[in-house]
Amino acid sequence: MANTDASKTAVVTGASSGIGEACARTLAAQGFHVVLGARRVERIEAIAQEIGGTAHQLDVTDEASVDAFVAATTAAGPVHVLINNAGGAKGFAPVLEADLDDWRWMWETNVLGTLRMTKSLLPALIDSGDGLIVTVTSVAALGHYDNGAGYTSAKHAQALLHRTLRGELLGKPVRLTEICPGMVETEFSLVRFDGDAQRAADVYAGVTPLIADDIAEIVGFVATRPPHVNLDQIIVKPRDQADAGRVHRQH
Ligand code: 8X3
Repeated sequence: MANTDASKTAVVTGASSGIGEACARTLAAQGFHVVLGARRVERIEAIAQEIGGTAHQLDVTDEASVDAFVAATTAAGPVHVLINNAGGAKGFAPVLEADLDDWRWMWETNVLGTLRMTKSLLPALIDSGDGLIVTVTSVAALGHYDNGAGYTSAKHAQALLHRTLRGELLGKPVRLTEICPGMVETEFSLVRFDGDAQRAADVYAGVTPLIADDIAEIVGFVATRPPHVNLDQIIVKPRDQADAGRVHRQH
């Protein structure tokens, strides 16, 4: 699974923890030069140092931050891979009690964040002659569940943005892969429940969830296929999860 061309550069957003960090480590182990982006700059600097990558602060909700990140990255050479991983959920409320600020955060990070990064980096990905965009959506991009409309609607919108590119980029040297994970134990639930560790732990109680490395291994497989092989969409869930709202718990 090694990347034979060690000069290839891969950008990972949301690389300070969880799936993003795991993807950065996996891609670096495969020989990519990895550029890590996240708001928590000390964390990505430490990871970059360990894996021989580069860290640039990145807030995908801020156009100037995205532009500066992309300018610094493309100035260093061609870019072949973009992993759109930044995003997440905030809150768990019925529509009747929806928190508009939570919705705005989810749409800004998942949807407009993916748009900003993709739009800004796309010319470089095309110019590389062998580009790849992996967007980490969710099983929440495939269905809906009670109290989840802010997140499921944002994930649907992010996914549709990504899937639209598959047609718009036909004939261009860019592959597109959507990864739709189910439950992955990361900081995801801690962020969703505003730091409430007990509530976050309850999400995974009695279930063996996926871990970030499970997703990173798949991303690594995708990134090391030959240029003519496009894995369009990959849905990955724990064995105990049937869909976004339905899990089996061992008690
Ligand atoms: C999160 C997926 O199944 O935990 O993206 O709601 S799930």
